[in-house]
Amino acid sequence: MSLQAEQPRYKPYKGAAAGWGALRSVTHAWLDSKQPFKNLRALLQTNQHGGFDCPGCAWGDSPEDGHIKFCENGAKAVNWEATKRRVDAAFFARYSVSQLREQSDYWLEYQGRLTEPMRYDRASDHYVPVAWDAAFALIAKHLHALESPHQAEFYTSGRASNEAAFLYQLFVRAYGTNNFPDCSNMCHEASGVALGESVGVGKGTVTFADFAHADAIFVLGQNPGTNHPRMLEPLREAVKRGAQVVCFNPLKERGLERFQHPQHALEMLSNGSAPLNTAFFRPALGGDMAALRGIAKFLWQWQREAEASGAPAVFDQAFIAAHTDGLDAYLTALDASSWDSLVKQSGLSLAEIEQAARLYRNAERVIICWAMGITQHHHSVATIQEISNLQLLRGNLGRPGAGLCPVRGHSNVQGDRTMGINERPPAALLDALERRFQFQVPRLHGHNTVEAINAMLEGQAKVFIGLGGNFAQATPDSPRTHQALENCALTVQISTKLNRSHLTCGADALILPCLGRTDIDRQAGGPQAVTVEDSFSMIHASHGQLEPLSALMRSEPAIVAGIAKATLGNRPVDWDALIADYARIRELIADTLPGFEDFNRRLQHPGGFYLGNSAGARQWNTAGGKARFMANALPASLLHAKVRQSGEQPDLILQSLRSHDQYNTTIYGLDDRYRGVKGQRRVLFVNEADIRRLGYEPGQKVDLLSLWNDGVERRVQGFTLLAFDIPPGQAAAYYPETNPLVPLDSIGAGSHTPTSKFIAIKLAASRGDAAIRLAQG
Ligand SMILES: Nc1nc2c(c(=O)[nH]1)N[C@H]1C(S)=C(S)[C@@H](COP(=O)(O)OP(=O)(O)OC[C@H]3O[C@@H](n4cnc5c(=O)[nH]c(N)nc54)[C@H](O)[C@@H]3O)O[C@H]1N2
Ligand SMILES: Nc1nc2c(c(=O)[nH]1)N[C@H]1C(S)=C(S)[C@@H](COP(=O)(O)OP(=O)(O)OC[C@H]3O[C@@H](n4cnc5c(=O)[nH]c(N)nc54)[C@H](O)[C@@H]3O)O[C@H]1N2
Ligand SMILES: [Mo]
Repeated sequence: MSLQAEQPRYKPYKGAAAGWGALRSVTHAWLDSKQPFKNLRALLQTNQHGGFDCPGCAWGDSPEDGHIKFCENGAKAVNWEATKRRVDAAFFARYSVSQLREQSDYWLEYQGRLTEPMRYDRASDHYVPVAWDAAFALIAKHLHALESPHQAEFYTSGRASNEAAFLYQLFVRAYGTNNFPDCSNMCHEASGVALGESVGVGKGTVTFADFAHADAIFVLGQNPGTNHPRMLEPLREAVKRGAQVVCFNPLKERGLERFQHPQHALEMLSNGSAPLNTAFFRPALGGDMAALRGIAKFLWQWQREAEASGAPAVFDQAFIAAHTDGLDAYLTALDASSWDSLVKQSGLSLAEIEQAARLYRNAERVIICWAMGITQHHHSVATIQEISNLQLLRGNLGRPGAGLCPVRGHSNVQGDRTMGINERPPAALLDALERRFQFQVPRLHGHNTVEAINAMLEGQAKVFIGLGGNFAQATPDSPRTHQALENCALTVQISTKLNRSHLTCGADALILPCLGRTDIDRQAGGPQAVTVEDSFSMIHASHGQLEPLSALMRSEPAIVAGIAKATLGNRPVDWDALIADYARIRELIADTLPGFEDFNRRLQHPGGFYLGNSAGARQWNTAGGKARFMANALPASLLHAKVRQSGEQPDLILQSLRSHDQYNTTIYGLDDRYRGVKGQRRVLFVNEADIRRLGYEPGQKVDLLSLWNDGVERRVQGFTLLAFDIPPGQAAAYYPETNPLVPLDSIGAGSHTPTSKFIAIKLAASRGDAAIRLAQG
């Protein structure tokens, strides 16, 4: 992998997803890491009992299957973390913070692992070494200086282990606040909110085994070929045994079209690739709620016809009667939604909606999966409740081969929530903490990500601590977010790799280097394992395999404990004793959280244990004790009122998404193989007719401006127009380059998630040119 940007090229990709191309790409990454053999050993341990959990995505594996479980992008994630390159004191002596700011996000992370704690020295504009104890003391000093604990923000990214997350929330609540902005606020928050109201639990109801029993698997707003490659295997198996895979995605994502598995030698040799999808629908951005409602409306029509003719019912009436509330109001809403409005808003024809409805009805057991194409809209909560409504109509919940499957992103984002990383914690959690630890737990709701940014912008919050992640780049409205961090008295980043958040400093700033999943974590009681929870609520252990690069790195639990001890002393727990042996942390978890009884013993089971899911067991922890049909109104217009108030019409609606060579803000390379892009990231995928309609030529460079009513110019520069197979009126470009375009208050109703998949933009002749730095707004 060379750091010189290759000559930008665009050529449609002809190969299958995964398969040879994937292996070639992995081999390339190994050879580049300077320690291929060690990494090969590490990779073979990924997701095996006794190995480490893949730091890639949150997809789960079959607990029984003996297959080696890794994928191309998991391999990249392992390799990226297990580099030998180091960002140490000498590195920071060489580069000032201002110089580092000139570099791309790609360059910053490529420099290697952070190996020692550093403190920002404003006078010299350099980071300089600091002792761990001095760093902890500085944090304690700042936290004590605040007028109120609510003036501190404690961010979490979804790689933190259960042990780290549990200690973190315990420390922060003992300190006195629920200010827990986290990556989930930008990710599956809408799924949690929607499903909590609909079925009483904010997690997916299916397990890995269900995929083998489904007659149809609907995949909405998700690109598993890139972001959850291990999911392709059960999809492929499903197609092989005759089940339907039905995709809703405006982009014909390659992984969903064709697939060959890199571990099935025969198929690779014959270069055959079975078609994966059996139907592909291409809705308007944000059109899924209307499409789902259209499917439900067909089911309702057929149900009425069945009632009239005496044919078998379409609805699962026994299930509806025993388990649900609110059907009548929902049917009234279906009647009130005209076919015209459903067709117009969904972007699908009536015939397509009917075809999807037939596929749905013909399947006895249906799983619906979804990801960011569904969760990052203004009406995401309502859309996900429409998914749940549909499943309830036919009892597709809480039986084998059927259910709801929000496919999580970060490998432990679901576990972090389970551990209590939640700015709106349920009372039961707080009660349990209070009982077990005997201190008065704060009851006031805290800040989510967008609220935290606003609080820092307004000077209300003054200390920011990030347990992983890249807050400066992952969040919306980048110039404002950067200002927010810079307003702080102290910013602390607990990280494995250098990123822009380290260069967006408060008056004081610390970098605290931590161990990653792949690293051996040695404590007083010997090498420690941590635990994680996957998308199917399976809890399993993760053991690091590689010798850490530096003795000065510490584990996340140890860093959290260090901050806690410096701030609170030995209250409410003996922090050092917990760090000596993480089994003691798990005992505290077992004491406080439901489902974790006998945690340490159950962890011994190969493949881990299932936490359970109430809705999956047809128990409904909702207000009325039933699953609820939610009769939400369709949005009157997909365009936000504040866009309409701008007085301008958008040229295009933009979604921001991931390339094949990135992990969120971590950029592994400049290619996007399945979409045929090479050597560049500043591209705008647009329909050729739209390019010409707007008066441009394919290949030309443009600036993108987003529309909002606040008079602020939000602009990113120098994007090459790529004529692409994308529905008219839509555009797509990569995250995080486009984050400056997302207004801070363009958020989901009820979820507060930035609307990263629906940005109203105009194009303008480019002010900048090719010299514009990568990955900067
Ligand atoms: N290799 C790799 N793996 C990852 C990540 C990574 O960056 N790299 N990130 C991890 C994280 S944190 C997450 S949350 C997941 C993200 O996984 P995905 O949700 O797959 O990620 P995105 O790239 O944002 O893709 C969104 C998909 O939704 C489609 N889409 C956009 N808008 C709409 C819409 O309105 N309707 C419909 N039906 N489709 C739409 C897009 O065309 C695209 O295919 O992946 C996780 N895994
Ligand atoms: N426009 C737009 N914005 C988005 C999205 C989008 O689709 N479009 N997606 C959103 C989503 S789904 C998410 S989840 C967020 C992601 O937001 P974040 O989770 O904040 O961002 P990441 O890029 O995953 O964080 C990368 C950094 O994490 C650190 N890191 C890596 N591994 C570890 C570890 O094991 N421990 C610790 N302590 N640090 C580690 C490294 O320093 C690395 O630089 O972004 C959101 N932002
Ligand atoms: Mo995510």
